[in-house]
Amino acid sequence: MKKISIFKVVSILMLLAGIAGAAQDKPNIVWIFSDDHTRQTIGAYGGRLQTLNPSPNLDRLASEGMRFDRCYVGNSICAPARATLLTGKHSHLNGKYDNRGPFNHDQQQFQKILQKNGYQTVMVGKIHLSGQMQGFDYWEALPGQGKYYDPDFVTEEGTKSYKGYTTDIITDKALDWLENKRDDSKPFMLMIHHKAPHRNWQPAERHMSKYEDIEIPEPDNLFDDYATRTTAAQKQDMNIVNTMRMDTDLKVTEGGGRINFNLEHYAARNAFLAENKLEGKELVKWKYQTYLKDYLRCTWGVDENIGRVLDTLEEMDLEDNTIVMYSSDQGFYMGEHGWFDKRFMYEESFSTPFIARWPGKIKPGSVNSDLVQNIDFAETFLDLAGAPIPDDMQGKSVVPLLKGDTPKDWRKSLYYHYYEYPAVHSVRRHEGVTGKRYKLIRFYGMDVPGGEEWEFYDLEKDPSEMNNSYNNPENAGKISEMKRELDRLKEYYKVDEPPPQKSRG
Ligand SMILES: [Ca+2]
Repeated sequence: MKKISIFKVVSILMLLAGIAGAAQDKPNIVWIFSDDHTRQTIGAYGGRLQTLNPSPNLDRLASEGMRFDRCYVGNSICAPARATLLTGKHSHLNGKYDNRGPFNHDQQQFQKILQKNGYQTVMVGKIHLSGQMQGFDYWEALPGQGKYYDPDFVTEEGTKSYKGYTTDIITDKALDWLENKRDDSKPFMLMIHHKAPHRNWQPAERHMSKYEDIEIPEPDNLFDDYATRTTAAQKQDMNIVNTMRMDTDLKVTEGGGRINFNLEHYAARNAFLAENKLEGKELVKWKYQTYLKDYLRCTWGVDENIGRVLDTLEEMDLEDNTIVMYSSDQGFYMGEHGWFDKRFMYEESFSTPFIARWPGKIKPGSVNSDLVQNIDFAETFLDLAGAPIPDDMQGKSVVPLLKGDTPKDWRKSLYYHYYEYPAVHSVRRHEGVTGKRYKLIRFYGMDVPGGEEWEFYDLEKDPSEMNNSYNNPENAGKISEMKRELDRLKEYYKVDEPPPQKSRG
């Protein structure tokens, strides 16, 4: 009889135990994604709105997990951000440059790979990519932007209509799947995609009077004059003073138009304006207060529903083997530079929140400051699932970062490119590169000789990006270096000529 060493037996047993363990241990993934939810309005990120305690459940998630302080997007606008989320590719490779063009659903997407690797895949809410979704066992999507109340959902069986507040309904559907429809022999990827707090910021009825008697702190640059910035910053159409609409945005009756909300909720607002003939800076300040309160009421609804998800995971005893991640399609301006909306490569809209909790794997209350981008999400999901990662995805898995172990060769710079011009809000096309400290932006197709305008910022000295120091001779060396880095990134990410600028359709 052949002798088998005791070590060999032990190692075979360990191997078998490891295989069995791996099959059971595949983590579930709950991905909660909102629209235009900016870091300035999340308590865990600090900042001037922190004292309002605007996000207790997200703060809980951050205190039990990891907060990413330098997470950015590749193209700060709704549909392209979702295309990048699913494909792990920048816009020029997934073909979704702006909100208008079609999305090719036949291309590679992470959920198709997860599905092939034994995961149940579910998506409920805003995806902003028209057509039938692929790679999901179950999905229901808001058509386009969707509505805040009584929403329709596109499904594989056609359009369905529901009564109620959309943030609640999206969560209801997700939790109904989790509690009643899931196959509990398989791990799952559950994507809960909120419409809120996208413009025009309509809160749930139960939150209409939250923050009513509070004075919201203003940013220092609410009355920015763009003195040192290029014409791109000067000539945008996304400012509170001129662009923000009294009717649809601020829900004041004058002007009529596209009103789709219950005016009774806004009676006091109308009465106040009728009594106080505000103008100039006083009117801007009132608009700012009104805008922020409506926005924060919407994010309160999102946060409340995140609490429901966290509680349900705990009640179902799923908490330990489920990684919960929260992010948004991009950041937003809460009056900084006098703006609302997004699109620009400045910090408020270029950055996006990213918080992850994974009991036993992520150290509670940890903070990561590595440069992370939305091209990384798809690969992170695949890595968590132990699924193969296609070579043509352009990001990097952040799983090592979650475990507190950033690779030595982690990226030192990020590429950005915004394409939607001419279009609503008139933000000019631009691309750029950022490192942790310096940022270089190139606006192109501009009405100046040569067609280009550049901006350069030292984020340590000028975190609010008020002083474009591109023309300061002291920066010449640094700017040359950043230009070389921009060229290197464009080659690395295979950036093509952008599609021609078409007139607004
Ligand atoms: Ca958005």
